[in-house]
Amino acid sequence: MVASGIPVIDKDPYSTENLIDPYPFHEELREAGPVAWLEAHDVWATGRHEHVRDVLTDWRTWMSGAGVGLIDLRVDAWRPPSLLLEADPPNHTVVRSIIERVLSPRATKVLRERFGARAETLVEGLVGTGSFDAMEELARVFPVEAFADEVGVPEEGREYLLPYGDMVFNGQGPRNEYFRAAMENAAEVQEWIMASCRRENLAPGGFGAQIYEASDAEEITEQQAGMLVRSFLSAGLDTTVSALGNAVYLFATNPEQFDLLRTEPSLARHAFEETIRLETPVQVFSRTATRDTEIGNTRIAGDERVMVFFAAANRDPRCWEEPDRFDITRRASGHLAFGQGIHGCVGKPVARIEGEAVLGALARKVGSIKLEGEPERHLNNTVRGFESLPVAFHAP
Ligand code: Z7Z
Repeated sequence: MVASGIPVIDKDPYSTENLIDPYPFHEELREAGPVAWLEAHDVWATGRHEHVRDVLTDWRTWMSGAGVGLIDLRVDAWRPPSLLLEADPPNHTVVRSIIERVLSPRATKVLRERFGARAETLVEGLVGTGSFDAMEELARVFPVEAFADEVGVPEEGREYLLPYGDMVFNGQGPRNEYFRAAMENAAEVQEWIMASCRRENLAPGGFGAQIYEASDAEEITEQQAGMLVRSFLSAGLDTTVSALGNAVYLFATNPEQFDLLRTEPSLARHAFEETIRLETPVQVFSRTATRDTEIGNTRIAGDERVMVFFAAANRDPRCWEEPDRFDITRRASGHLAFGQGIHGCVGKPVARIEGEAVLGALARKVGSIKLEGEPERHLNNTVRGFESLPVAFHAP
């Protein structure tokens, strides 16, 4: 039961219609007030930038340990909970600091050159080849090759990586048709993932192997190390695939922005941030109240759950001028696509290098990007992206 005076929304954010076009719902949510009750799932939801940020930064009030999806992990977990994502201090702090060390900007600086060179080769091979699917030939290829190489996972079986991410991110939503479809092959996918996280299967020197060094130093157990390697494979692929595809789409449909990028390739970094602000790969996560609290002036009882819409906050007109416009020169810093606070994306130095590498290569090697057909969406409960994206890269 919701008290009177509290805004109630009857739209289901996980309906097919809404996954295809979530923006009318986001607007309704923001305009309803600081927080609204979602009847479809009996859960709170918040979408204004200010309140999304406040919830994310107050981990004492808003815990992750009950899961960060719609479903309470304490009741229904389809996989062993993540030690990183679905955990709270003090346990979270220990594992987070280990991953931070492995993925720090200092440690990942060397990737700039490696990813840059790979992106140029990949993009060069696509220029002047006529129509192709940018998801198939670019957005899915780059993370599955470049990022997975850095983690050090075996090449054989990498076709399981994206289906695993699809399970993880659908698993944050309700047990709907998208979840069930993603789970069809679950046993086989999980078996490969778990095997790939074992020490003996990881290439020496990679991110994965470095996590095991922390278990050698007895900071964590060997079993925990395996679970942290799993976090790389859960969070590091589908997210960047989505971002890269969304960037290609935005440049294809905003040619003047691509011209800008071509004239000034150093805008690549900005352009990546603006892409994930406007078309936020991870649209929503949840938190659970550890005590009675409030959002705005609305009381939320302890143990109640609130869906936190990063994607709605990233288009909040209270925060952004012309929020629906793709503008690579705007200051997109302050967007919440990487979250915020102690759970803010630990992989973002790597994601940014990937984004900058690919967008920089587009800027330097491609004259124009043309849509060659109707893009097809990849529908997932949490990640917004394309299944196919027919384009052509014309020579400068
Ligand atoms: O640790 C994990 O399994 C894990 C899974 C998903 C960690 C992080 C994420 C994730 C959360 C990725 C939010 C993107 C955005």
